[in-house]
Amino acid sequence: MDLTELNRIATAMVAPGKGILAADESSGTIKKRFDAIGVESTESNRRDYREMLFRSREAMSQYISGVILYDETIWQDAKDGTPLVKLIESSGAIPGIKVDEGTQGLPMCPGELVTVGLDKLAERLKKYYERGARFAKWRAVIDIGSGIPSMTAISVNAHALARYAALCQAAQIVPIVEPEVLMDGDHDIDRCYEVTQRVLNKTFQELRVQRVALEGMVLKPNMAISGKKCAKQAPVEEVAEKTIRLLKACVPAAVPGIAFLSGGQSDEEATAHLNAMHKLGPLPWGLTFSYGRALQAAPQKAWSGKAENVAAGQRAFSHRARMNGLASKGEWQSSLEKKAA
Ligand code: 5MM
Repeated sequence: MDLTELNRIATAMVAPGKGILAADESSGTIKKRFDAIGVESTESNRRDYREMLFRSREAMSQYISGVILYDETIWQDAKDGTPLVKLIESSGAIPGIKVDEGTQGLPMCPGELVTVGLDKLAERLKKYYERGARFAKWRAVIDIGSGIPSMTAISVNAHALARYAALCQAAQIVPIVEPEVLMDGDHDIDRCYEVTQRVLNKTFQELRVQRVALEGMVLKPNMAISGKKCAKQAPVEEVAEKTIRLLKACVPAAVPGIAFLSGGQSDEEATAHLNAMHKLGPLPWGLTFSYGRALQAAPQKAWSGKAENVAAGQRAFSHRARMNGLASKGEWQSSLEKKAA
Protein backbone atom coordinates (compact mmCIF):
# COMPACT_ATOMS: atom_id res chain seq x y z
CA MET A 1 0.00 0.00 0.00
CA ASP A 2 1.33 3.46 -0.95
CA LEU A 3 -0.11 5.63 1.82
CA THR A 4 1.40 8.85 0.43
CA GLU A 5 -0.57 8.32 -2.79
CA LEU A 6 -3.78 7.39 -0.94
CA ASN A 7 -3.40 10.55 1.14
CA ARG A 8 -2.78 12.62 -2.00
CA ILE A 9 -6.01 11.35 -3.58
CA ALA A 10 -8.06 11.74 -0.39
CA THR A 11 -6.79 15.31 -0.03
CA ALA A 12 -7.64 16.11 -3.67
CA MET A 13 -11.19 14.77 -3.11
CA VAL A 14 -11.82 17.43 -0.47
CA ALA A 15 -9.83 20.31 -2.02
CA PRO A 16 -11.26 23.72 -1.04
CA GLY A 17 -13.88 24.89 -3.54
CA LYS A 18 -14.57 21.36 -4.78
CA GLY A 19 -16.66 18.37 -3.72
CA ILE A 20 -17.92 14.99 -4.86
CA LEU A 21 -20.82 14.19 -7.17
CA ALA A 22 -22.61 11.08 -5.88
CA ALA A 23 -23.98 9.64 -9.14
CA ASP A 24 -24.01 6.04 -7.92
CA GLU A 25 -27.75 5.47 -7.72
CA SER A 26 -28.44 1.77 -7.94
CA SER A 27 -30.96 0.60 -10.58
CA GLY A 28 -33.91 0.84 -8.18
CA THR A 29 -33.01 4.34 -6.98
CA ILE A 30 -32.37 5.83 -10.43
CA LYS A 31 -35.69 4.37 -11.57
CA LYS A 32 -37.43 6.28 -8.76
CA ARG A 33 -35.64 9.49 -9.81
CA PHE A 34 -36.55 8.95 -13.48
CA ASP A 35 -40.16 8.08 -12.60
CA ALA A 36 -40.42 11.49 -10.92
CA ILE A 37 -39.51 13.25 -14.20
CA GLY A 38 -41.42 10.87 -16.46
CA VAL A 39 -38.39 9.20 -18.03
CA GLU A 40 -38.13 5.47 -18.64
CA SER A 41 -35.15 3.95 -16.82
CA THR A 42 -33.43 2.21 -19.73
CA GLU A 43 -29.68 1.63 -19.98
CA SER A 44 -29.34 4.23 -22.73
CA ASN A 45 -31.38 6.86 -20.86
CA ARG A 46 -29.24 6.32 -17.76
CA ARG A 47 -26.13 6.68 -19.94
CA ASP A 48 -27.42 9.84 -21.66
CA TYR A 49 -28.31 11.43 -18.34
CA ARG A 50 -24.95 10.72 -16.74
CA GLU A 51 -23.09 11.70 -19.90
CA MET A 52 -24.88 15.05 -19.73
CA LEU A 53 -23.55 15.57 -16.19
CA PHE A 54 -20.00 14.45 -16.94
CA ARG A 55 -19.83 16.70 -20.03
CA SER A 56 -20.80 19.78 -17.96
CA ARG A 57 -17.45 21.43 -18.45
CA GLU A 58 -17.82 24.28 -15.94
CA ALA A 59 -19.10 22.10 -13.10
CA MET A 60 -16.74 19.21 -13.66
CA SER A 61 -13.54 21.20 -14.12
CA GLN A 62 -14.09 23.82 -11.42
CA TYR A 63 -16.27 22.43 -8.66
CA ILE A 64 -16.28 18.62 -8.80
CA SER A 65 -13.27 16.76 -7.40
CA GLY A 66 -14.60 13.25 -7.94
CA VAL A 67 -17.60 11.26 -9.13
CA ILE A 68 -19.01 8.14 -7.48
CA LEU A 69 -20.21 5.74 -10.16
CA TYR A 70 -22.48 2.69 -10.09
CA ASP A 71 -21.15 -0.57 -11.54
CA GLU A 72 -23.18 -0.19 -14.75
CA THR A 73 -21.82 3.32 -15.39
CA ILE A 74 -18.14 2.54 -14.90
CA TRP A 75 -18.31 0.10 -17.85
CA GLN A 76 -20.42 2.36 -20.08
CA ASP A 77 -19.25 4.43 -23.06
CA ALA A 78 -20.55 7.83 -24.09
CA LYS A 79 -22.55 8.08 -27.33
CA ASP A 80 -19.33 8.75 -29.30
CA GLY A 81 -17.66 5.65 -27.83
CA THR A 82 -15.49 7.42 -25.21
CA PRO A 83 -15.61 5.55 -21.89
CA LEU A 84 -17.52 7.65 -19.34
CA VAL A 85 -14.56 7.20 -16.97
CA LYS A 86 -12.34 8.97 -19.54
CA LEU A 87 -14.79 11.89 -19.73
CA ILE A 88 -14.49 12.31 -15.97
CA GLU A 89 -10.70 12.04 -16.00
CA SER A 90 -10.35 14.51 -18.87
CA SER A 91 -12.30 17.11 -16.90
CA GLY A 92 -9.77 16.77 -14.07
CA ALA A 93 -12.08 14.90 -11.68
CA ILE A 94 -11.32 11.53 -10.10
CA PRO A 95 -13.52 8.50 -10.89
CA GLY A 96 -14.80 6.48 -7.93
CA ILE A 97 -17.07 3.47 -7.54
CA LYS A 98 -19.81 2.32 -5.18
CA VAL A 99 -18.86 -1.19 -4.13
CA ASP A 100 -21.46 -2.13 -1.57
CA GLU A 101 -24.26 -4.34 -2.83
CA GLY A 102 -27.09 -2.76 -0.89
CA THR A 103 -28.70 -3.73 2.38
CA GLN A 104 -30.37 -6.80 3.89
CA GLY A 105 -32.54 -7.19 6.97
CA LEU A 106 -30.43 -7.83 10.05
CA PRO A 107 -31.41 -11.12 11.71
CA MET A 108 -32.86 -10.73 15.24
CA CYS A 109 -33.05 -6.96 14.81
CA PRO A 110 -36.49 -6.10 13.42
CA GLY A 111 -36.48 -3.01 11.20
CA GLU A 112 -32.70 -2.77 11.01
CA LEU A 113 -30.35 -3.29 8.07
CA VAL A 114 -26.84 -4.43 7.36
CA THR A 115 -24.93 -3.51 4.21
CA VAL A 116 -23.58 -6.44 2.20
CA GLY A 117 -20.99 -6.93 -0.56
CA LEU A 118 -17.74 -8.11 1.06
CA ASP A 119 -17.66 -11.44 -0.80
CA LYS A 120 -15.20 -11.26 -3.72
CA LEU A 121 -14.65 -7.57 -3.00
CA ALA A 122 -10.86 -7.85 -3.37
CA GLU A 123 -11.27 -9.20 -6.94
CA ARG A 124 -13.82 -6.54 -7.84
CA LEU A 125 -11.59 -3.75 -6.53
CA LYS A 126 -8.74 -4.94 -8.73
CA LYS A 127 -10.95 -4.67 -11.83
CA TYR A 128 -12.28 -1.26 -10.82
CA TYR A 129 -8.72 0.02 -10.28
CA GLU A 130 -7.73 -1.18 -13.76
CA ARG A 131 -10.73 0.68 -15.18
CA GLY A 132 -9.60 3.92 -13.47
CA ALA A 133 -11.36 4.06 -10.09
CA ARG A 134 -9.15 5.65 -7.46
CA PHE A 135 -11.68 5.75 -4.64
CA ALA A 136 -14.68 3.69 -3.56
CA LYS A 137 -17.78 4.07 -1.44
CA TRP A 138 -19.69 1.84 0.98
CA ARG A 139 -22.84 3.10 2.68
CA ALA A 140 -24.19 1.74 5.95
CA VAL A 141 -27.75 2.75 6.86
CA ILE A 142 -28.79 3.38 10.46
CA ASP A 143 -32.41 4.24 11.18
CA ILE A 144 -33.63 6.11 14.26
CA GLY A 145 -36.94 4.92 15.73
CA SER A 146 -38.52 3.58 18.85
CA GLY A 147 -35.90 1.29 20.43
CA ILE A 148 -33.52 1.55 17.47
CA PRO A 149 -30.74 1.67 16.52
CA SER A 150 -29.54 -1.34 18.47
CA MET A 151 -25.88 -1.68 19.37
CA THR A 152 -25.96 -4.82 17.20
CA ALA A 153 -26.83 -2.83 14.07
CA ILE A 154 -24.24 -0.15 14.82
CA SER A 155 -21.60 -2.75 15.51
CA VAL A 156 -22.09 -5.05 12.48
CA ASN A 157 -22.28 -2.09 10.12
CA ALA A 158 -19.12 -0.54 11.57
CA HIS A 159 -17.36 -3.88 11.25
CA ALA A 160 -18.36 -4.19 7.58
CA LEU A 161 -17.31 -0.60 6.85
CA ALA A 162 -13.88 -1.27 8.31
CA ARG A 163 -13.51 -4.60 6.43
CA TYR A 164 -14.36 -2.76 3.21
CA ALA A 165 -11.99 0.13 3.99
CA ALA A 166 -9.06 -2.18 4.70
CA LEU A 167 -9.66 -4.10 1.45
CA CYS A 168 -9.78 -0.82 -0.49
CA GLN A 169 -6.50 0.43 0.90
CA ALA A 170 -4.84 -2.92 0.15
CA ALA A 171 -6.03 -2.42 -3.46
CA GLN A 172 -4.64 1.15 -3.53
CA ILE A 173 -8.13 2.67 -3.53
CA VAL A 174 -9.23 5.42 -1.11
CA PRO A 175 -12.32 4.28 0.84
CA ILE A 176 -15.17 6.69 1.43
CA VAL A 177 -16.63 5.44 4.70
CA GLU A 178 -20.33 6.35 4.80
CA PRO A 179 -22.27 5.53 7.96
CA GLU A 180 -25.57 7.28 7.23
CA VAL A 181 -27.93 7.98 10.12
CA LEU A 182 -31.19 8.60 8.30
CA MET A 183 -33.12 11.85 8.79
CA ASP A 184 -36.47 10.20 7.97
CA GLY A 185 -38.04 10.09 11.45
CA ASP A 186 -39.65 12.56 13.84
CA HIS A 187 -36.65 12.67 16.19
CA ASP A 188 -35.07 15.98 17.15
CA ILE A 189 -31.54 17.20 16.41
CA ASP A 190 -30.22 16.11 19.81
CA ARG A 191 -31.32 12.52 19.26
CA CYS A 192 -29.63 12.60 15.84
CA TYR A 193 -26.49 13.98 17.53
CA GLU A 194 -26.49 11.23 20.15
CA VAL A 195 -27.03 8.38 17.68
CA THR A 196 -24.49 9.74 15.18
CA GLN A 197 -21.94 10.06 17.98
CA ARG A 198 -22.38 6.38 18.88
CA VAL A 199 -22.15 5.39 15.21
CA LEU A 200 -19.01 7.42 14.51
CA ASN A 201 -17.26 6.28 17.67
CA LYS A 202 -17.92 2.63 16.88
CA THR A 203 -16.91 3.11 13.24
CA PHE A 204 -13.55 4.66 14.16
CA GLN A 205 -12.98 1.98 16.79
CA GLU A 206 -13.44 -0.72 14.09
CA LEU A 207 -11.29 1.18 11.60
CA ARG A 208 -8.45 1.18 14.14
CA VAL A 209 -8.92 -2.50 15.05
CA GLN A 210 -8.73 -3.42 11.36
CA ARG A 211 -5.63 -1.23 10.81
CA VAL A 212 -7.16 1.17 8.33
CA ALA A 213 -4.83 4.15 7.76
CA LEU A 214 -6.94 7.17 8.64
CA GLU A 215 -4.70 9.37 6.45
CA GLY A 216 -5.92 7.46 3.39
CA MET A 217 -9.70 7.66 3.78
CA VAL A 218 -12.59 10.11 3.51
CA LEU A 219 -15.58 10.10 5.88
CA LYS A 220 -19.06 10.67 4.43
CA PRO A 221 -21.38 11.34 7.35
CA ASN A 222 -24.82 12.82 7.84
CA MET A 223 -25.08 16.20 9.54
CA ALA A 224 -26.54 16.57 13.05
CA ILE A 225 -30.00 17.58 11.91
CA SER A 226 -33.68 17.34 12.91
CA GLY A 227 -35.67 14.39 11.56
CA LYS A 228 -37.79 15.36 8.55
CA LYS A 229 -41.00 14.79 10.49
CA CYS A 230 -39.86 16.56 13.67
CA ALA A 231 -42.16 19.46 14.56
CA LYS A 232 -39.22 21.61 15.63
CA GLN A 233 -36.69 22.05 12.82
CA ALA A 234 -33.30 23.25 14.05
CA PRO A 235 -32.12 26.41 12.27
CA VAL A 236 -29.04 26.52 10.02
CA GLU A 237 -26.70 27.90 12.72
CA GLU A 238 -27.67 25.17 15.19
CA VAL A 239 -27.14 22.41 12.60
CA ALA A 240 -23.72 23.87 11.77
CA GLU A 241 -22.65 24.34 15.38
CA LYS A 242 -23.79 20.88 16.56
CA THR A 243 -22.39 19.09 13.50
CA ILE A 244 -18.96 20.65 13.94
CA ARG A 245 -18.99 19.95 17.69
CA LEU A 246 -19.91 16.33 16.99
CA LEU A 247 -17.31 15.82 14.27
CA LYS A 248 -14.54 17.44 16.32
CA ALA A 249 -15.37 15.04 19.17
CA CYS A 250 -15.43 11.91 16.99
CA VAL A 251 -13.22 12.33 13.89
CA PRO A 252 -9.43 12.28 14.35
CA ALA A 253 -7.47 15.07 12.65
CA ALA A 254 -5.50 12.39 10.78
CA VAL A 255 -8.53 11.97 8.48
CA PRO A 256 -7.85 14.28 5.49
CA GLY A 257 -11.46 15.01 4.71
CA ILE A 258 -15.14 14.83 5.46
CA ALA A 259 -17.67 15.02 2.62
CA PHE A 260 -21.31 15.16 3.67
CA LEU A 261 -24.29 13.33 2.21
CA SER A 262 -27.39 15.49 1.75
CA GLY A 263 -29.82 12.84 3.01
CA GLY A 264 -33.04 14.42 1.76
CA GLN A 265 -32.33 18.07 2.63
CA SER A 266 -33.47 20.60 0.05
CA ASP A 267 -30.78 21.81 -2.36
CA GLU A 268 -30.41 25.15 -0.66
CA GLU A 269 -30.48 23.79 2.89
CA ALA A 270 -27.63 21.41 2.09
CA THR A 271 -25.61 24.32 0.70
CA ALA A 272 -26.45 26.70 3.56
CA HIS A 273 -25.50 24.12 6.21
CA LEU A 274 -22.09 23.43 4.66
CA ASN A 275 -21.45 27.14 4.25
CA ALA A 276 -22.37 27.89 7.90
CA MET A 277 -19.97 25.19 9.12
CA HIS A 278 -17.10 26.92 7.37
CA LYS A 279 -17.86 30.10 9.30
CA LEU A 280 -16.89 28.12 12.43
CA GLY A 281 -13.33 27.36 11.29
CA PRO A 282 -10.47 26.72 11.37
CA LEU A 283 -11.32 23.03 11.01
CA PRO A 284 -8.90 20.11 11.42
CA TRP A 285 -9.97 18.33 8.20
CA GLY A 286 -11.14 19.34 4.72
CA LEU A 287 -14.94 19.71 4.80
CA THR A 288 -17.06 19.51 1.68
CA PHE A 289 -20.03 17.89 -0.05
CA SER A 290 -20.63 14.46 -1.56
CA TYR A 291 -24.22 15.11 -2.52
CA GLY A 292 -26.50 12.97 -4.64
CA ARG A 293 -29.98 14.44 -4.54
CA ALA A 294 -28.91 17.98 -3.56
CA LEU A 295 -26.75 18.21 -6.71
CA GLN A 296 -28.95 16.30 -9.12
CA ALA A 297 -32.58 17.19 -8.39
CA ALA A 298 -32.36 20.45 -10.37
CA PRO A 299 -30.57 19.05 -13.45
CA GLN A 300 -32.91 16.04 -13.53
CA LYS A 301 -35.92 18.34 -13.64
CA ALA A 302 -34.39 20.66 -16.24
CA TRP A 303 -33.37 17.74 -18.48
CA SER A 304 -36.54 15.62 -18.18
CA GLY A 305 -35.15 13.12 -20.65
CA LYS A 306 -35.18 15.44 -23.68
CA ALA A 307 -32.11 15.94 -25.86
CA GLU A 308 -33.07 19.57 -26.46
CA ASN A 309 -32.84 20.17 -22.68
CA VAL A 310 -29.25 18.99 -22.26
CA ALA A 311 -27.86 22.55 -22.11
CA ALA A 312 -30.48 23.53 -19.51
CA GLY A 313 -29.68 20.41 -17.46
CA GLN A 314 -25.98 21.27 -17.57
CA ARG A 315 -26.67 24.86 -16.51
CA ALA A 316 -28.72 23.63 -13.55
CA PHE A 317 -25.98 21.20 -12.54
CA SER A 318 -23.24 23.83 -12.90
CA HIS A 319 -25.22 26.24 -10.77
CA ARG A 320 -25.65 23.77 -7.89
CA ALA A 321 -22.03 22.65 -8.17
CA ARG A 322 -20.86 26.28 -8.03
CA MET A 323 -23.08 27.08 -5.04
CA ASN A 324 -21.73 24.09 -3.14
CA GLY A 325 -18.16 24.85 -4.25
CA LEU A 326 -18.55 28.31 -2.71
CA ALA A 327 -20.11 26.80 0.43
CA SER A 328 -17.09 24.52 0.80
CA LYS A 329 -15.08 27.72 1.35
CA GLY A 330 -17.72 29.56 3.40
CA GLU A 331 -18.23 32.01 0.51
CA TRP A 332 -21.85 31.23 -0.43
CA GLN A 333 -24.70 33.73 0.06
CA SER A 334 -28.40 33.10 -0.47
CA SER A 335 -28.54 36.18 -2.76
CA LEU A 336 -26.49 34.19 -5.31
CA GLU A 337 -29.41 31.74 -5.56
CA LYS A 338 -31.89 34.52 -6.19
CA LYS A 339 -29.73 36.06 -8.88
CA ALA A 340 -29.61 32.74 -10.74
CA ALA A 341 -33.38 32.32 -10.48
C1 5MM B 1 -26.68 8.63 -5.11
O1 5MM B 1 -27.26 7.75 -4.18
C2 5MM B 1 -26.37 6.82 -3.59
C3 5MM B 1 -26.75 5.42 -3.86
O2 5MM B 1 -27.92 5.07 -3.18
P1 5MM B 1 -28.61 3.62 -3.40
O3 5MM B 1 -27.56 2.58 -3.22
O4 5MM B 1 -29.65 3.61 -2.32
O5 5MM B 1 -29.19 3.61 -4.75
C4 5MM B 1 -26.29 7.11 -2.06
O6 5MM B 1 -25.46 6.21 -1.38
C5 5MM B 1 -25.72 8.48 -1.91
O7 5MM B 1 -24.38 8.50 -2.33
C6 5MM B 1 -25.75 8.97 -0.47
O8 5MM B 1 -26.93 8.58 0.19
C7 5MM B 1 -25.71 10.48 -0.52
O9 5MM B 1 -26.72 10.92 -1.39
P2 5MM B 1 -27.71 12.05 -0.92
O10 5MM B 1 -28.79 12.08 -1.95
O11 5MM B 1 -28.18 11.64 0.45
O12 5MM B 1 -26.85 13.30 -0.91
